[in-house]
Amino acid sequence: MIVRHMISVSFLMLAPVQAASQSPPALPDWSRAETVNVQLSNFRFTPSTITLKHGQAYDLHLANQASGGHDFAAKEFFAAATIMDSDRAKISGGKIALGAKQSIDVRFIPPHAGTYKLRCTHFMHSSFGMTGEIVVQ
Ligand SMILES: [Cu+2]
Repeated sequence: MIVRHMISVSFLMLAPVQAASQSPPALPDWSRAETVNVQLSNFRFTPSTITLKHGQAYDLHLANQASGGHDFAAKEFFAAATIMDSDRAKISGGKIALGAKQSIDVRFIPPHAGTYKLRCTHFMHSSFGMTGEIVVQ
């Protein structure tokens, strides 16, 4: 009788802790996404260094000002970032392709801290200076 009583007491003490640790992680709140504007032109990204905070949701607004195509290629960054479901199809092979004068928005949460390479993969564009980096703090 005494043993049974002790078990029920210890169960009651543990129960709240278990409930807290088993609750699912919070889903990203995309309505709080901070807009980051990046312009693509011949042959640069403006800004060329994009600084982001880990854990913050962002709406990356890419605007191609050129009369030709460019892309925003950051394979390692996109592979590790948490991308909003409905925006995943905008990224292919680690890059976002933009036609002339096109704008595209992609919402994501950056991966762990680090510096990730950014470039345009169109022929010769990176050697003309179309490179940059994404710095996650
Ligand atoms: Cu380009």
